[in-house]
Amino acid sequence: MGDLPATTHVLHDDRSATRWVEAYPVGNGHRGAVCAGRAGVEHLWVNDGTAWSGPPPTDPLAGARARGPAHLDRVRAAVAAGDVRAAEALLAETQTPWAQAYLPLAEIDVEVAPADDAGTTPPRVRGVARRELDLRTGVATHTWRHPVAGVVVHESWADAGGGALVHAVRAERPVRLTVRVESLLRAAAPDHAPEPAGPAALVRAVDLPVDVPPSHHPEGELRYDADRGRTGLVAVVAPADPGAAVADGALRTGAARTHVLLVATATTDPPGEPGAAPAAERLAAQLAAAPPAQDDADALRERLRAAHVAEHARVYGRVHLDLPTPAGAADLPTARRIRAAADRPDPGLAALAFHHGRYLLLSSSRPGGLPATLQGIWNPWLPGPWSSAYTLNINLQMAYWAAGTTGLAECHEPLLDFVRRLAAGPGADVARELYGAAGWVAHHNSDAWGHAASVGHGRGDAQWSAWALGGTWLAQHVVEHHRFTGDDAALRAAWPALRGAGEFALDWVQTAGDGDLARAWTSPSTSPENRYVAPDGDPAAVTTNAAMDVALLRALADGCREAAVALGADDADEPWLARLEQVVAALPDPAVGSRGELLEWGRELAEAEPEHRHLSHLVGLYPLDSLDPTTTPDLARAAARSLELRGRESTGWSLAWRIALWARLGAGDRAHDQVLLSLRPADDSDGRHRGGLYPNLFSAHPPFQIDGNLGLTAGVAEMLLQSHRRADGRVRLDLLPALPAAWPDGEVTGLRARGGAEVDVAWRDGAASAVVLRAPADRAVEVVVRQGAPAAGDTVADDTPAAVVALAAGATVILDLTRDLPVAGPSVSHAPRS
Ligand code: FUC
Repeated sequence: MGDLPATTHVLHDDRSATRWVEAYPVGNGHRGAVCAGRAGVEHLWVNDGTAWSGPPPTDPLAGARARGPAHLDRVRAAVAAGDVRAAEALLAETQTPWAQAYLPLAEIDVEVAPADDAGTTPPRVRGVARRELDLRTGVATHTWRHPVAGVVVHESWADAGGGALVHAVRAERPVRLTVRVESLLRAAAPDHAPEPAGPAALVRAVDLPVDVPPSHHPEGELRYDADRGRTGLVAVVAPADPGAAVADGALRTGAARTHVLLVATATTDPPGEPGAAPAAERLAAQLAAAPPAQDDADALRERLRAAHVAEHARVYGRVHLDLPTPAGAADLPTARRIRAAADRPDPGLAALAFHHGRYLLLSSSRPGGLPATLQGIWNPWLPGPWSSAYTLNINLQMAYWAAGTTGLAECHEPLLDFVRRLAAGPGADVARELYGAAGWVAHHNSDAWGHAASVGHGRGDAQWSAWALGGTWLAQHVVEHHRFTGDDAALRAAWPALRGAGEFALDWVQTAGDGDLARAWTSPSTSPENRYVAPDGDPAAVTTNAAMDVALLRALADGCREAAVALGADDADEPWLARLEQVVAALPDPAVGSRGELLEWGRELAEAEPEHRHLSHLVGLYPLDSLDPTTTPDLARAAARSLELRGRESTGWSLAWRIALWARLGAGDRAHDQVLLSLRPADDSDGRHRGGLYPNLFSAHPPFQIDGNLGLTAGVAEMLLQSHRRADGRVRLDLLPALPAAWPDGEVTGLRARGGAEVDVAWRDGAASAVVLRAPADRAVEVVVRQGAPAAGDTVADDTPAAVVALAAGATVILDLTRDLPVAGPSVSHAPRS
């Protein structure tokens, strides 16, 4: 840990959190807590990854007023006739109400009182001396002074081995703790609160609602159902304290200088885990990590902490980015540091945010758990923003963009499991019942149960509800995971999902002409969530052949072929694979509009909102690779033009996407401009869509959405290393492809390339000064190093010479930059100006 500096790995503050977005999060992909760092009474917001409303009705189209292929034919006929209003009305009939919500489970107060005070007088405290979140250890700490008990130190972590939340309190003189658990959810009947075996446990059982409408559906009502509803459980124990007792709804400890509390959480019949052990057993398993009487509290704390830190650091420590931090910047409380960076450049803040994004993903998404929600594993609201669920037209995907490039491949697994479940269950049911299609489908929203139908309760705008390519995009993650890990077993397990996505595509895409396809098109088609001006003068979304449809479907065909080759797929698969390739080739190619921009829809249409936050038509540039300055320079220029036309300003996740898009264009200064907008202080006072950072570094849409954080990490990685290009069958490593002038010196270690190579690169005065490569298997790669950053506003033409480097399994290759690599200065072409 010693070599990971606090300047770019620690958040800190000298005041308690008054708002949730000031508090520090810990999590292990199964449960999480957000710690306020309040002196006297610490406050923890507690979440369990399986605490979702539901279960949903068994009919995945429950609530839709129309279904079936004949209805789809009517929609298509309306689109073909140019009657977009009729198409919208017909589509609305197919909408289910909404997906279910990720719930806030509990809030815990831990009151500290000196031993002789028996906890009866309110604590007299002197404010917070310091609270911090150390990303390297995954431990949130706060330190304050009590006039009698002296210095008190609280530590919170979520056991990285998948166990309980741990809250340790140490004081200079003995203190007693009083622990209370509250919840926004309805208290369950007493017989729903099992008493786990072992030491005295404070158990709180809550009813999980069966249905939670999103906050933007005022007509909906939160509903509990005693028969169908599930139960959420929280158990708090002080395992090393024989004097701890539960009375009057509180856990009271004895007097000691060190206390260790374990907080176990579980829900009954958890989504995604049919056959899971009973919730009480799962609670007990988390608490069993600390057998009572084995240790005193100090030994217990040390043992649990050491095991947690070792496992957390094993994953977290794989990547480190070092960018210069101005003197004193890291000493400022992080919230002040964010404000100060507006006046004095602080590249180290970008490094801190980059690391923080990795921290949030590994805290929110671990093997065996569910995918990260819009707020990761944390949510204090009922309901959370957009139900704190899954949005599939950008947000869920973006949350996982950094998994491959920043060494968090195992964090991708919950998403891949989710894709497999969707494909095998609700996604297939909805494809069949709604469209008469094979394979599986997903639309705009989903939840832990795999909601696959479109939502909107018959009134949802087609701009978001009618998009049927959620599964097509998610399938891409199966392929990307394999590109980074080479994990054939994972690919084989996900092959049915990939094939199912291909089968759906074959049924979804419309074709004309047998044999030689004359034409293929998608209908109804939307470009999430943008709208054009329809002939009646009002905005509309439904059309044909949105650029995103074509990019996703072609990437799907490529991915299916790549997976089939990797797995040595059966001859039986060849007919559909070949047909899919033929069909997507017959879709219209991306085209350039009259302003030099990449067309968003199948033909040039006036945008209803020219600065719309979504960049759906640029998906081929990033995260896909069909638009590229090398292979499609004209389209890459058009993509740059589209980005300019959209403007610089947007929501947190949209800024993050632009970082990666500009990086793929080789425009480091443009990417950096978006980094700076992402790192300014969040301002959610006026309801504008303007990204930035809250005091705890959570990214603002506003409100907080984790995609802005995780997308920033992916975007910064893309500025430093790209590996989507291939040459002669070899992966090409583009080192420092979009280095901004603002980061003349720096170093990154442990970035991952497709094909599995690990890359360290250091640079001085804007030029690479050291490159180290490692690979898990023997392979040759092409290496390209850019020397010197292009001027702001330019995109790099790709004529930098490449070197072929042979890597041996497990060996470290230190490149001699003067001998091994032909290097070239930037060769720039001017991006069009508005
Ligand atoms: C999509 C976006 C919104 C928001 C929501 C969760 O609908 O258009 O900006 O991110 O998802």
